[in-house]
Amino acid sequence: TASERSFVMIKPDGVSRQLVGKIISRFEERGYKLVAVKSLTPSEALAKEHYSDLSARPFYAGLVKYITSGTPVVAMVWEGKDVIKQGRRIVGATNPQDADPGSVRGQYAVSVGRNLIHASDAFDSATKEIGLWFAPEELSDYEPIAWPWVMA
Ligand code: YYY
Ligand code: MG
Repeated sequence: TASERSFVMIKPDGVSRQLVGKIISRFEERGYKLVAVKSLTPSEALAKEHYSDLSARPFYAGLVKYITSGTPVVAMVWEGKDVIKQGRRIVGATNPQDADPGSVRGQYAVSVGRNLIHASDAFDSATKEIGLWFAPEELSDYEPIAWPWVMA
């Protein structure tokens, strides 16, 4: 895909462990464009809707509790060439025990229940998640200075 957008969220453990800058740097340095970013403590309703596909899973309640713990998350939208698939590679496998050691989860996490970060897994989920977490006017349209060199 030429240029697409992905929803990426640093979860409360990533914020508490002060890994925000390191995680953002991976996306920035790869050449992706930061379209939106904010820090917030999600409501239970927002967390439940975000993970609604997993509502039947045994870990769902614990997952919602973790995301809404009171320590904020950092919600972001990143844009660029194939950013949905590449963002998933930057993040690494769901279970950090299976994650490539060069990925965020593989470098910084050991537990599936505290795996630091979320990234959209497909175009449809990215569209849903961006709409859920951000109002249209919160999404910026601009061209980073190096964009033509990154995107050719
Ligand atoms: O997209 P990703 O975050 O990699 O995994 P999902 O299958 O969408 O699950 C969302 C979230 O749920 C995962 O990041 C951790 C948690 N989870 C869990 O606690 N235990 C599992 N067995 C599977 C997922
Ligand atoms: Mg997922």
